[in-house]
Amino acid sequence: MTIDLYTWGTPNGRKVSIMLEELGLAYDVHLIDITKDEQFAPEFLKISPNNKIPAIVDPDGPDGRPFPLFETGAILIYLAEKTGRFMPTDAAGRYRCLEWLMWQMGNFGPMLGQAHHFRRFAKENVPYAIERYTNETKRLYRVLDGRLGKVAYMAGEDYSIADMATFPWAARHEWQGIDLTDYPNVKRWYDTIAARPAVKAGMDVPKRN
Ligand SMILES: N[C@@H](CCC(=O)N[C@@H](CS)C(=O)NCC(=O)O)C(=O)O
Repeated sequence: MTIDLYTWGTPNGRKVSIMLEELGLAYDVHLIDITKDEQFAPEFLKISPNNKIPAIVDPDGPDGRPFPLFETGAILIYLAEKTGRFMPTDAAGRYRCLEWLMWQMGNFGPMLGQAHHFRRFAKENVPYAIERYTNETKRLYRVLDGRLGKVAYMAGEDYSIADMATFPWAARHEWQGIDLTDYPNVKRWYDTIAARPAVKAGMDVPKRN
């Protein structure tokens, strides 16, 4: 059964294409061009009512029927639980994984997204906002560096959906004014994950922009 992936070339979109590639699941890519407001099309809003990419439809959902899902954290947990992969199964490991996944969803995504906006896309130069979000981005890289100084991957010794959620945002470090050599544990983790064939393939969906 082929999963439908609705996406665009952004860090959030690539979290899910990386996971699908890691799992080796068949999927069809449907491009939702957010630069042309296609995320507001009524057909897409039926799948993703918050008008954001990515979203999936699994033709073989939990009740055996097509199952639409939006929000990358939910999609990653869904795919991990469906396949029994990339999330620890022991209780402590599972919560550790969810803790760092939620950290990404609430912090190392929204704050870095604001840094991208004010550093690259805002029509006005807003020094206060640039400083605020660049400083917050640096603080988050320090938190991640501290974690990765203690364990190999974010959830512990194994690669998991927490890493898949975080990596595509770290891949835009240059947009954030971040030099990874200032965060040696993040750099080690980043280089290890970047070398994974499934990550290379997932980062290329759709073609890099
Ligand atoms: N929390 C959401 C964030 C998704 C998100 O921000 N998607 C952006 C692209 S990276 C988007 O679709 N923006 C279009 C819009 O806001 O209208 C998730 O993790 O799925």
